[in-house]
Amino acid sequence: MTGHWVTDQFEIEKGRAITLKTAKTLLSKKTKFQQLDMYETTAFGRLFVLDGVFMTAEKDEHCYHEMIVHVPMMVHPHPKKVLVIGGGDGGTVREVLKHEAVEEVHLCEIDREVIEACKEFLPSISCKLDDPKVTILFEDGAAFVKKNKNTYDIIIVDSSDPIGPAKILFEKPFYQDVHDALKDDGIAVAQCESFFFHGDLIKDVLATNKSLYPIVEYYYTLVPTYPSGMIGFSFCSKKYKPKDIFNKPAPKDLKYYTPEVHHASFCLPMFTREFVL
Ligand code: SPD
Repeated sequence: MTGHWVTDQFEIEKGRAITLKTAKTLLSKKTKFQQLDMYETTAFGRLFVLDGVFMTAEKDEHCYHEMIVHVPMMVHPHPKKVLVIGGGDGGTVREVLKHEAVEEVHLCEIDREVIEACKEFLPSISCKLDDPKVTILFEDGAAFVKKNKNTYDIIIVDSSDPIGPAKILFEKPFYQDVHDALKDDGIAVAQCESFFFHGDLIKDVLATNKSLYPIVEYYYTLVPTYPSGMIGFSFCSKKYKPKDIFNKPAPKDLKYYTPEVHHASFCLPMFTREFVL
């Protein structure tokens, strides 16, 4: 099919959604876990969609992937072993590998067909998935963290929204297991939706994590193709404070992240105080 419009379904029942014009449908298939679509859009390059929800688009993916990765990676003084949960498109792994201290990246993605499709249709995003430092585990992320205690310096939960296979990744038992899978000075960052639309969810996630970690904050990035044009992250740390430490220069080839943006991303609008503080 050519020239139709595709609408993100996550917020559709609430009467709000972003819609992009497509030039071509590149792939449309039902995997064992979900509906997977790839489009060529006229304004944002190729677009990867799971169960009708926009996952990433070529023209703004850096706004998301740089911020989910470089914020924790710049705070941790020696991030050698990193776990990425979800993130089968490879954008998060690509950014993690920009840090020379990294020795090993484990990518835990439940759906093998996501990785295959992203390798085929999104090469600029998936380009580092075959790097020798990367091990891909086709497992349920929640089950995987449960059996790996005290193992990782950083865990990044690059999930889709809290529906379908990713729902479990927003629940307390999972956060407890993530905490336990981190080393004593570990940091966990997780996709945590929009402060315009999901205050209740953010409040719950932060409250749960505050019962586990001494340091919990919320920060955000601007992504035009996500609902409300932004998305946030929970930042949970056993030791390092999110705004205190810049122990090394940032990778050079970045388009969104700067140390100033890092600081600014934790500065939140007044109305968020009712659910973030
Ligand atoms: N509302 C969609 C949020 C999706 C966040 N994760 C996308 C994966 C990109 N690597």
